[in-house]
Amino acid sequence: MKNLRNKSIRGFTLTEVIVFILVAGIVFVPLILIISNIQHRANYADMRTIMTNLAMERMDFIRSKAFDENADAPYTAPANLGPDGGEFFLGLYDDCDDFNGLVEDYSNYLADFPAFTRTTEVSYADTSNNEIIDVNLPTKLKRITVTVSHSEFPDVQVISLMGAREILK
Ligand SMILES: [Ca+2]
Ligand SMILES: [Ca+2]
Repeated sequence: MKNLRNKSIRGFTLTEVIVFILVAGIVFVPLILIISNIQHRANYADMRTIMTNLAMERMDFIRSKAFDENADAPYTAPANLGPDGGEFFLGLYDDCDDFNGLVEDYSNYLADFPAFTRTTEVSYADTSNNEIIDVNLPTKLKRITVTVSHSEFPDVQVISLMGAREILK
């Protein structure tokens, strides 16, 4: 009777504890890694959606503007792509290349999205060889590139071509 009582309250042996720790490690560590990986992918998907929306928002706004400061050729010299005289802030931009070199972050137009930086580049493009290349002379086509960056996720980039009114006739 005494022996039985002693047996029922005995603790775990060192071997049993070590075996338990080993089994727990084999089972739980991969499980935690899988859960954390799923969580990271969900965050990445959410983040990509936000970044794409931020890029598209800027692109849509730029595409609502004119092709160039000049209504017809000759268009702005490549070196002068950017805001024109008196266009000191975004509300005054009236053609697509005014946004060239625009960097937006928490300090200006992205105050509501402090983790992101949005950069816009506009250049003249040429597609005559069935490929889009940047050229350093005025053409009737501009390539607009909007890039949204975040310190922990890959950049999201949206590219669009905008044509002069004369090639759209
Ligand atoms: Ca302008
Ligand atoms: Ca301009």
